[in-house]
Amino acid sequence: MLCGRTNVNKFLIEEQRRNTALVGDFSMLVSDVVRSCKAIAQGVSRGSLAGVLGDEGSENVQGEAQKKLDVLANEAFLRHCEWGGHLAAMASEEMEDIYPIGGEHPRGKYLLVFDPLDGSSNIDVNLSVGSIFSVLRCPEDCSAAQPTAADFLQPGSRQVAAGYALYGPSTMLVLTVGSGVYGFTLDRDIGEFLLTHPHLTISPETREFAINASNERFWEPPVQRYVSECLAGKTGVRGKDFNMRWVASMVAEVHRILMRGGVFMYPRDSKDKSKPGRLRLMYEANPMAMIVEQAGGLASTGSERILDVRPKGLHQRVPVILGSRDEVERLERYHHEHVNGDDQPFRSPLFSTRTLFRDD
Ligand code: AFP
Repeated sequence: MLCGRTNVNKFLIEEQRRNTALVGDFSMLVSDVVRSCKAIAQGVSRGSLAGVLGDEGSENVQGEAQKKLDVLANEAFLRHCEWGGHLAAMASEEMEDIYPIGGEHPRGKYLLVFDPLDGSSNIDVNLSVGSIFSVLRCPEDCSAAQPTAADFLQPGSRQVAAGYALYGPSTMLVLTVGSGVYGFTLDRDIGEFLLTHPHLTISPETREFAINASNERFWEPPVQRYVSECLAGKTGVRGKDFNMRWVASMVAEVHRILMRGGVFMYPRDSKDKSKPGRLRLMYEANPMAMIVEQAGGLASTGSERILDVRPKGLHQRVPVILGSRDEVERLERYHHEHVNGDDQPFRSPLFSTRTLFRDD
């Protein structure tokens, strides 16, 4: 049948008709983002054949070594999204400052924040990576005057849209514009993202958790308590066994949770006291939190809703606990009990010497 499935452009236009808050050229802006992801998908899928693997030989603003594909993915977003007249400015994990639109390109009403290639430490070993993006409205004056970094510092609850592309066995785009979460799969024969997963929702219960266990000794006690109980399985207070996953690519972890439930944790840890966690608020935590909440899950720092965090800087980091509602609520309860000193039983010596890996 030639008409087939809805593609992402048709979906966006229909959403804009339904949602009067999506003013102006919103659907065309997201279409430009989608085109960026298609270009990145092409580069990722060709890997060594395109000579795009390996290090760029530079560092990003985070002091992290940049992969060649980090730089190319960042360029793809800038080139595809700067000319359409929908944006006042962009911000990226790969750029210290904002990227104002001006000069030859008309300025628009929206701001775009993105992590152009998330999980890039996986790219050279051919594991799943992704792109994460977030759309904010430009504050009243910023589309007229020169936008500043301060215009971006809006809580995640003000996002107009959020999404990610997952460059995995199949290339998928997952998107929310505030009315549920929708998944599209790239049909490379026609170069279109086709609607394959309407109304994605996260099951409130799960038996699967994701955390980088090598950091256990640095975690805060509530997280040590939670993971310790998961490991105790049906012999412990949870009365059921758990499974653990860690892909080291947030996009892949969140996608798995959307598809089959789970809880993802990159908590505050004591490894580097200057960093309250590894993940960045504006272009990792906030867009993923909007997606997870729109799918019926929860996203928390442990002590507050991620979408309520008031940003202080473009590259600010936050602790991230997100996924199945029942598990995130339990982790929040453990954080509250710890703050109130009500988790005494867990503070007993029995637990304090407990580690993930028995040394006997
Ligand atoms: P990279 O983009 O530098 O690979 O970092 C990916 C990430 O920000 C996120 O996608 C992962 O969940 C997390 O870092 C993995 O962190 P660890 O390497 O410490 O496990």
